[in-house]
Amino acid sequence: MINTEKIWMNGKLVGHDDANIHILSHVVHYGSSVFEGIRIYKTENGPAIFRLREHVKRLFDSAKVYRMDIPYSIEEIEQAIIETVKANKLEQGYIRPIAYRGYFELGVTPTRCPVDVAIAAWAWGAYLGEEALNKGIRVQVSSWRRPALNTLPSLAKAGGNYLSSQLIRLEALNNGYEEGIALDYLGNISEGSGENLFVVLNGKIITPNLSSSALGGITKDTVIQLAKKLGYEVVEQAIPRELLYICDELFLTGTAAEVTPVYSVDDIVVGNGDKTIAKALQKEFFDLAHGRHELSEKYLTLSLIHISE
Ligand code: PPE
Repeated sequence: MINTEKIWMNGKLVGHDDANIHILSHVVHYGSSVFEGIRIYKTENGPAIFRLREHVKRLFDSAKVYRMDIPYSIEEIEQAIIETVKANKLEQGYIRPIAYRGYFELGVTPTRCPVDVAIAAWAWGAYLGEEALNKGIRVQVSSWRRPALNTLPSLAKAGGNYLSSQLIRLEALNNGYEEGIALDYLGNISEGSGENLFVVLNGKIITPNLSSSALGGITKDTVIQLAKKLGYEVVEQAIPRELLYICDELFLTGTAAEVTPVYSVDDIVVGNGDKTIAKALQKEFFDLAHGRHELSEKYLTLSLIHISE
């Protein structure tokens, strides 16, 4: 069970057991939701929400693609998120805002179903385990590709997209790996089931571009900024599969996964096992998230201070 007390539903905080929806809601049958994952980090000045504005903006962008009118403003959703974190007295954790087509009628056309919004928050540690952050994970290239361009839009973070993610993840776990890396419809690298991907080659950092059927990650954007600040060249371009086997370093980024190095791909050890650049970026990222970086002020929402008092 998810350990949380209060969940925000359509403007009200309700208890865990009361946060229910009807089985005939549109979202249950057709995957019609858009959602976000946002982290809360501990800082010296109390808990902080990481890049709140960018996550809420992406939620609204995802909704726009699916012609969903969220019946709140960006500012109202931000306030509701802060309220939910406060109500659950969280020092660190994860926030899951979701907008979905609710209950009215069934049939593919969703327009008469209401757009409902819920926000939950709970304590959550390392996604792939503490050891993963340190030693790196073993991944495989998935036999499942990401949806081709103009099929399911990858830049919209929609519930339905996560059927693709489940196929990738389940196959990887079933084969004894911790994560799967999917290719796009052309055979270039796309992303992990819930993470963006970076390769390091000859000191240069390379990541798939926006046409690679991957989500436009907020952690990815953060890491690109941090890498540039450290003086690295960062290139966004199509990446052929074999670069996974011949690069010097490989790492994954995501709200849940943070900055996770990859140890091996299809049992081939990445580079010579060196993780210098991945670890340096991981350190910068955690410094930023925990309020110890020059970008912290820009990217952390600290209006939760009273919790730790
Ligand atoms: N790609 C996918 C498919 C994805 O789901 C995520 C986030 C990312 C890339 C990285 O995006 P960002 O979080 O903005 O850096 N995956 C979320 C869901 C994970 C889950 O298991 O649920 C997350 O990390 O919160």
